[in-house]
Amino acid sequence: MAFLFLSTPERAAVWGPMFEEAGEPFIVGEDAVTDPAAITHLMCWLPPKDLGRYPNLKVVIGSGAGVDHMPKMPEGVTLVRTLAPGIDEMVRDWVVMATLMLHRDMPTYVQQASAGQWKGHAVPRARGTRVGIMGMGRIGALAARTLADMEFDVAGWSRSGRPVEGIKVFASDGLEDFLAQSDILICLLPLTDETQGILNATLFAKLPHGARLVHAGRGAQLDMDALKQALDDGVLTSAMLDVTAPEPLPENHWAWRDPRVFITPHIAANTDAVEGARHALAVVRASRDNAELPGQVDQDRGY
Ligand code: NDP
Ligand code: OXD
Repeated sequence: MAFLFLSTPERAAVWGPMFEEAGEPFIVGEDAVTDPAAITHLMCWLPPKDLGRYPNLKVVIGSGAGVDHMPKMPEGVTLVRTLAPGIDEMVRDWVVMATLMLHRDMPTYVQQASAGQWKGHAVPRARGTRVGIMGMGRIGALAARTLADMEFDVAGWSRSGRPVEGIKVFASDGLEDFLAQSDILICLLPLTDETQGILNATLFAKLPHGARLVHAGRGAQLDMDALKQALDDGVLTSAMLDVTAPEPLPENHWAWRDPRVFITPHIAANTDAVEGARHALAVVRASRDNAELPGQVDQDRGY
């Protein structure tokens, strides 16, 4: 059994010694594979086109938290996404930053500052401001707890409505009620057939008038034309996006120059090399024990 690593040399320099210490055979790059039949595990952002080259491949580990870009795995190959506390914490931090920036009306102050204007407006309080989080998985639940600790009035929405301690969570069929009480809407959903284009005009119309949008899920969940219209109509006040479709947006896209929109280039998180390697080693051990793999993806469900 051998682990094939298809990522950067910098990461390989961290993973290699950790695999060596664990006594796990580790190969960097397809060119270094002399016996394709030995490869049982593979780590990558995108897998090679011809996975059939590895007849004994059992597991593909995606190097990120999201796996929407991954092709359907061949029969007998399990897809795993990377679970790393650093990813969850970094996205949580970005979401808290974005929520505060929109809540405290930074788009207005940035515009004023660029015009040399010193002018204060009403100062809103977190207490009583309703935050709604779409996607209450690892990251959504973590962000919810932090924002609730800051006194925001936080609710969540997920497919199952699975409880999260201290947070009201709506299930799929509670979407309308959830939206009606989201002054700030945060999207942390995986991209699937069901969530593609979910942030659209119909959804925006169900939010309190003038709501704010924080988006760190995937770009294809957001209809950018609908966002522009909602901003122009006052349905939304402002938005902060870490993800767009495409990435990056074309140079002449309206959103780059709209003062109501802040864009960051998909930097909410990256995977810490040590945490990624620790997770991969846990996957290797679990698959050897025929146990459930940490981060195992349900490919039919899409996450
Ligand atoms: P999880 O799989 O832990 O959580 C996903 C959540 O979304 C679950 O609560 C799930 O509900 C819910 N969900 C999925 N589909 C639906 C649906 N159709 N309707 C309602 N709820 C749904 O994922 P993570 O929290 O780890 O990550 C979420 C996403 O964040 C990633 O898939 C990725 O797209 C994005 N991300 C972005 C990053 C960035 O840098 N911007 C970095 C990392 C992740 P249930 O629990 O009921 O199944
Ligand atoms: C991820 C991401 O999925 O960076 O890890 O978005």
